[in-house]
Amino acid sequence: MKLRPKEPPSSELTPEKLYLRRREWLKQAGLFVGASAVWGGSLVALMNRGAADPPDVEVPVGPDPLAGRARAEPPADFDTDEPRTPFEKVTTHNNYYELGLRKTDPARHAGSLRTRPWTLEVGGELARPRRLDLDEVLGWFALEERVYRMRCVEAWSMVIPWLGFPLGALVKRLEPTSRARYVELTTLMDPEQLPGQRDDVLPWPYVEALRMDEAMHPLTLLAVGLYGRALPGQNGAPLRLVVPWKYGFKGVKSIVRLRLVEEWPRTTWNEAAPDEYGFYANVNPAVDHPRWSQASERRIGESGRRPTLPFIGYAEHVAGLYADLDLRRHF
Ligand SMILES: Nc1nc2c(c(=O)[nH]1)N[C@H]1C(S)=C(S)[C@@H](COP(=O)(O)O)O[C@H]1N2
Ligand SMILES: [Mo]
Repeated sequence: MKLRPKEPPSSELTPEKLYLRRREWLKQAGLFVGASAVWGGSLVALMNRGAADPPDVEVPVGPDPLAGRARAEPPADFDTDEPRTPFEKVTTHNNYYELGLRKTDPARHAGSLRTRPWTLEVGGELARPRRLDLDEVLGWFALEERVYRMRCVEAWSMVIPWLGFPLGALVKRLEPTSRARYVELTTLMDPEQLPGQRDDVLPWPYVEALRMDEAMHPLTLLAVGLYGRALPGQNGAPLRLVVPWKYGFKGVKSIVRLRLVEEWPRTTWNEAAPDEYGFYANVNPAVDHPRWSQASERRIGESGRRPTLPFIGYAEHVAGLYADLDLRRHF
């Protein structure tokens, strides 16, 4: 029998860990993988840091479903004056395994994703479980531009001007019950639109979750755009999570479901390889990935490496959330 942990696990819990079996598959996928875990008997290709800079991929720019939507000023103290990563890089160097495993695959294949109409199902511990049309939800909030650093667990980073609204504003509006302790967000499950879901590289659909206080933190954003217009498919259109102080894999894309839950929800990468991808996934230069250092990062578009800051520079805003935790164990 598989025991279901009640809380985010510490590194003391030894996960079942198996090693690379299907070398042929990996060669086909063009991935460098030093070791890999197995989920449900099938291969899990782990994220890797051997990613090259993207070659040229055309990003089509069509009509903008966000045109004319109300805008609001973001809180000034979240701002950064670090140079923004160019649009071409942000939209051609992606991780979206449902659209392919190489960095340029998502930009090439995003055309299969249909982002309107889009339904967001909200349920669990809230006043009125229901299905919402995304454009109705967008009518509730003015969109803010938030320029955030984003660091992938693979040790590269970008600076991205997102457009979105605080997740906390939506959660509040949905009237959580007193039992709500976590927010769980799920990606669209549709192999027609997301053909990567035909391969069981990960347990689909992709699920991520936050503790309620993390979800309510004003830095935590539901993004619907970047560089001033609607998200391209490869970046998680039409709705994706952005939690800037955490590794990028927490930022679940193309969200169709929000649930408020009492029990700790299982999340995709953590379930696939718990010793490599923690539930918290806070950016922490002091806790290395088992296969590479997290002490520094490569800013996409720049040469050389820069030291990685705790919480990638957002410590003053969020370190207090973890005052009671040993961040080496709860990574
Ligand atoms: N559904 C889904 N969401 C996902 C991923 C994915 O493969 N599938 N990759 C994650 C990872 S590892 C990162 S680093 C970010 C990348 O976001 P970007 O491509 O917009 O930069 O998306 C995250 N969200
Ligand atoms: Mo990532």
